[in-house]
Amino acid sequence: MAKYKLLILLILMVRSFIFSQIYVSVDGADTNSGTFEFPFKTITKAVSVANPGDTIYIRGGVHQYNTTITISKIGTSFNKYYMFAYPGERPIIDFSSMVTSDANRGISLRGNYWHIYGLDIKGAGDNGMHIRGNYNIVENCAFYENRDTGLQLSNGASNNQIINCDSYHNIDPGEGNADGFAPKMDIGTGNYFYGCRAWQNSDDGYDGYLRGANNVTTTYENCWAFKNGYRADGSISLGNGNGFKMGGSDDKTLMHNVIMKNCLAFDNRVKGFDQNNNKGSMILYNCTAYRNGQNYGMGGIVYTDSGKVMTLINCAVLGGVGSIWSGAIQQTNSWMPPFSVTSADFVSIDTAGVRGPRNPDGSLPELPFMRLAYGSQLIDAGTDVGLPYFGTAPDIGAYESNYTNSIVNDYNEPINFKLYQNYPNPFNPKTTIEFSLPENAIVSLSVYNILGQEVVKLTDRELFTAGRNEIVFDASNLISGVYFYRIIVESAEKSTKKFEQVKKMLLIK
Ligand SMILES: [Ca+2]
Ligand SMILES: [Ca+2]
Ligand SMILES: [Ca+2]
Repeated sequence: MAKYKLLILLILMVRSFIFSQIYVSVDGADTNSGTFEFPFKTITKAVSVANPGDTIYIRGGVHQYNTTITISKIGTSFNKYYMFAYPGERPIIDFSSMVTSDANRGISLRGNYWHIYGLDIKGAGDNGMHIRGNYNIVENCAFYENRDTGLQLSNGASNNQIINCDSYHNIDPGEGNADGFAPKMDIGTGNYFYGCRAWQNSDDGYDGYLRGANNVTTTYENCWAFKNGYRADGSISLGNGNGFKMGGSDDKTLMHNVIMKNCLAFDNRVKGFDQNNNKGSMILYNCTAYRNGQNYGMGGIVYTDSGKVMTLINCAVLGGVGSIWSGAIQQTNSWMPPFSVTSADFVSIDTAGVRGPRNPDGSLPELPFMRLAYGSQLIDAGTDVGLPYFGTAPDIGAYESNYTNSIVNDYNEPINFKLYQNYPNPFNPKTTIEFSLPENAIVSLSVYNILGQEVVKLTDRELFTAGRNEIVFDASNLISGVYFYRIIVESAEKSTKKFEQVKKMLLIK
């Protein structure tokens, strides 16, 4: 093990000698050497001198271009090319002075194994970025005000990962082409979207329409689509206005296989989840739709290939479900018996903050919107599809809650493991939480806010003796609201879980 660590350390040290850092700054010059002190002016120059394993750092500020930046160099899985925003800075690559034309993409990524991180790409005469290469990672980038789709993948682009990116306010002159993200036309297979947001694009949020490709697979996980089919000013656009358009083709025979996990579509003008005469498999796990023109537009399909399936499991809707093909495999969706969903099943149906800043690590903002309320019928009511879950079973919808409806998770022990209701309750600022144990045991007791975030560890795997125990909780530092407290008891000898219980309490200041 020590030898292995030493080897890694040596590799890292050698890398820092043999791989270069190349800098680009708005006040640099391409006659410079590209160092931190003497940066280049253009990304094109930096790319021209980069070798596999090198990192191009782009400094903050507005970088203006009126021609396409083409990136064609080919890295490898071990020696990638890196193009990163300089840490702590946010470069804006601004193509607004380009003429509107299909030829005027902003960045054309034709190479393989590039990792691009932290750029704003705006105003291009066509796509903000177009990817035709493979095995690239585009992370924490934003595409906006481009005059066609913000980020398009086609011309065989395969196995690319689009992570934590935003695409919004993209609009073409006819308004019927500009999507947020489009793995479409002659797209390759194995592309993956995670943690992305698409809003107010003139056509669709995400579009997988095929022309010149068939039987390819695209995966979307933890992605949001909202308000597509509206312009930046909120007026209705001339485009299609769907959230996730999974496929479709001119003759309605082509197959785009789509896997969607934990995706959220709301307030799109037409359909939230749209199959669009796609003939590929469409598998939706734990997706949520709300207040779209039609929430699920998955009806009216007949597969021409019997090997293909439409599957919806653990999906949720607030409002009418829309239309789903009668041959679809459906399990534990919120529109099926015994569920009867109302807004009370959710912590909030207020969309405030959905366009807000991301977390420092680039992940989506954590909002109460469409999270399940404590006590919702949809908690622990889903089917295990292999996604992680809390409690006795997966929840239904895009968010797994940190609480459980199984009031006592008694792991075959006598009933005298017990977590009592806190007193006083409501409280300010102190309250007492009691629990009883039939034997000496290791106890963890934590307090969670309504978003399920742990706010206090009252005790963390400490040994308590058999009998009745109490812990005083002082909430002086917390704001008013509903909190949950959860006990996890493990056996003193084997550290196996014996008991778990959650209770609610109310802090009123
Ligand atoms: Ca165009
Ligand atoms: Ca479209
Ligand atoms: Ca659960």
